[in-house]
Amino acid sequence: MTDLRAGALEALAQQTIELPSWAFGNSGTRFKVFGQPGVARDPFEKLEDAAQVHAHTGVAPRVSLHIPWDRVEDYGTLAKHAADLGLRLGAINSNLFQDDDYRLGSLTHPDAAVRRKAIAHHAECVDVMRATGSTDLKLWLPDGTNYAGQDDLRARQDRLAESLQEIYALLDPGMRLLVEYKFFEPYFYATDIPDWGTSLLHCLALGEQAQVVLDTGHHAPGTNIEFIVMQLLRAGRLGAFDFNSRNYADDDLIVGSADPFQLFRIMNEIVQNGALLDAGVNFMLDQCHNIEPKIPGQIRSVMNVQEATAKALLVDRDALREAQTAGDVLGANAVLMDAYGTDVRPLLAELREGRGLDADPYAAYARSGYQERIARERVGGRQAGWGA
Ligand code: PSV
Ligand code: MN
Ligand code: MN
Repeated sequence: MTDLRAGALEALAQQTIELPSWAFGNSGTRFKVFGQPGVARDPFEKLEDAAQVHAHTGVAPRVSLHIPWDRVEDYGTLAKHAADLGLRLGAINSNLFQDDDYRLGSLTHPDAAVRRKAIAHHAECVDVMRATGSTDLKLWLPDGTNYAGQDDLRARQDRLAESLQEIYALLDPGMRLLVEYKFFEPYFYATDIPDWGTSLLHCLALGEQAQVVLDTGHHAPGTNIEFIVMQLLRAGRLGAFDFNSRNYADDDLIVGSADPFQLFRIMNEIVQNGALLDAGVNFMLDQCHNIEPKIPGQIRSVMNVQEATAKALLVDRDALREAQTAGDVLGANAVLMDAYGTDVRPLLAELREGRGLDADPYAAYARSGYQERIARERVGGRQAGWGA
């Protein structure tokens, strides 16, 4: 147990979690956006808020951007602002879902001119990556159809493959194309990248620099997500997570809130397969805080990922293998459940205090006065993206 604990502390000290810029802007559902006092008004302020999360947790040094939501005149200045705050800019997310031209699709659109426009948007994103030092281009394809017969499903895949090839060709060495999948929404009959298999097939056709993004909210209820994690790791193609939590659909709630046990099972596969550190998996959050305060929402999210990771690191792998080999069904399950049942908060408190941080980042932020200051000083905070 002492060895496991020491090993866990060492791994936790190296773990990093990437924050989404859009978590710091006003957001809502399609019914209502609730504005919050002090919310970030531009990408620079979003970074300042993200820096608070990093300052109190010590493990969130990168921020993903969404283009055009975070479009600025000079990305070098934005990257410098990030560096001055002790941060780096992370994945650059493209946006294929907010343009009238994309009503019938973007990279799959029957009209080559629309496809060219969608590809050109990725060229802009790659330029942003060059200016910011980002290495991950993240693509979520919203394309799909609403009615059977609306379009030729196979022709759409062929057009998609060609478009993706053109985007892939834009990458510099060292850059990755991260391809996200989602089984439904905004179209409801057929989605053009609905699942990990379709995403993986396209990535395999593209080459080594293409990898799959697993957004935990993008599966049908009951899907065994940790199995997908294992399978993608086995294929060497798990590029990143978009972590969030869901009860019904793509709810984008705080990761680990609806089903902390699922998050533990996912992190268990990560640890079991040696993918926590240095395996190229970018652990990103993709969440919106519609009714709860945003900076504390992100702090809670980071803490939830840390707790699930700590528990996964405490699994006695030798005892587990022994029980599995012996066919001891309940024994093997008990090894996992013992780790899951461990209160890891003292371990994480030790980790934080060892770095000169408060044992409780959430309480430390509340005491800091930052929230009151931004509420006083910032007027007219913007929507996360839909208004950009
Ligand atoms: C789509 O639902 C998605 O998960 C993609 O990652 C988008 O870029 C993101 O949400 C926007 O919040
Ligand atoms: Mn996502
Ligand atoms: Mn989503």
